[in-house]
Amino acid sequence: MRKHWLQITILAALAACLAAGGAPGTGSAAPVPPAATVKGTVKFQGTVPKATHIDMSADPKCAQMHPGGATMQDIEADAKGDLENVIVYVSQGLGDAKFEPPKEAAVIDQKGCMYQPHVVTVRANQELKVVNSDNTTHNIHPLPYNNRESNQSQPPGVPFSMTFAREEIAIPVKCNIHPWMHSYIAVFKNPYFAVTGKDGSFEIANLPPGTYTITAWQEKLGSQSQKIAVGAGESKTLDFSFKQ
Ligand SMILES: [Cu+2]
Repeated sequence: MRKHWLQITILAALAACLAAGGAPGTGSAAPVPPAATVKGTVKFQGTVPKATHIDMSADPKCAQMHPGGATMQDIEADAKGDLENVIVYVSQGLGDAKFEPPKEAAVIDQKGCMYQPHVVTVRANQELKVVNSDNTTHNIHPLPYNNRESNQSQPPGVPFSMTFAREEIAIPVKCNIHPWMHSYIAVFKNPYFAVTGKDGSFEIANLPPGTYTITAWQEKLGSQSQKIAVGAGESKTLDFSFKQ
């Protein structure tokens, strides 16, 4: 009888170990629960402010590329209030999970004397390739508080790379040559983030089931957070609304 109970105890312990994914590094193929998705939209509430005109006359090479003029990208929303370039990310709930950065580089381009994209996302220690597609010299100057500052001139057609070691949402970037040039580099330690498109929508996919704090960050309008619980295979909607 005693032996029988011992066998049950060992079997139960083995089952618990398998359910928990086995010992790390053993390569045991524990079943992965179906991933969850959080998606939604970010809106600007109220009358969308008129975009500020940029005067590029200080560099004729820049001005030539914008015969119709150019505008600031600090608040980009359409007539329906769909807010673009908002970073939506998991700010809490992942515990101590560690994630390897992707091998391929993220890219920020200087094109038409503007940064493209205006908000770029990168993982900690992922290569960020800096491209200058213009026929004029730029200077890329990130101003981080949690990463190393750099300040580098860039003649046309000579790409270089930079990396950021720590999470920081988000690092302001300026060009010391063209004072209107501003962008943001958001550095993440996990892959669960998105940037809203022109329609103000975002989707964070492949989330392990769990309870998370989701934060939406906009460069001028600040940040907002909401809690959400998602089960295995579940897709939930989360909307954000910003006002000035
Ligand atoms: Cu520049």
